[in-house]
Amino acid sequence: MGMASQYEHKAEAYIALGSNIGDREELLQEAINLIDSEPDICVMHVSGIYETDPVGYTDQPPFLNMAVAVTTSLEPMKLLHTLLELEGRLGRIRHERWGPRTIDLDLLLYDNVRMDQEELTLPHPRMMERSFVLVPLHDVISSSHPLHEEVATISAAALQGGKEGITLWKTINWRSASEPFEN
Ligand code: GSY
Repeated sequence: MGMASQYEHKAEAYIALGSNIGDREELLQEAINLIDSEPDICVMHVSGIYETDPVGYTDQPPFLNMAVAVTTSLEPMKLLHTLLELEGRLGRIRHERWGPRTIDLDLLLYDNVRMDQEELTLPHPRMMERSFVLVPLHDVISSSHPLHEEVATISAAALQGGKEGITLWKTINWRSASEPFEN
């Protein structure tokens, strides 16, 4: 680590993950590993993995959805571009040629940043209507950053939207390298 980066400001960001094609669980795990392998992104907390009924276009297989909390020295737009690049890499692992997307990585929140650009709107403009985002997000945001401006709103929305069509699939362990070990 360079001397400059050691003292760089680290932002906290939340990312939603979803998969409904291929080995969904393996793809989520691989996505988290790839995100954490990025030199400027550190995965701090992971939510449970939820199996969720498809919303919107409903004639498609059920999703596995989850959320992760990361710290990053990347600016929001650079973080978005990194996530899009990782989506591409994961798509290609399972599909030699062009094919349906195997994984969705959505940037939900970045500190308390509010922005509205063509490429990126923060907070994510549709997250408050999506229980498949709010329920896992609530898992990670309440433990990782209880004072985040959006926490109370998300908790309320997650409870109000209900958990219909959303089942806890499994919990996975994640120990961030930058967190102390606990006994
Ligand atoms: O970006 C969202 C992709 N998506 C999902 C999803 O991730 N989960 C569920 N349950 N339904 C969805 N519909 C769409 S589009």
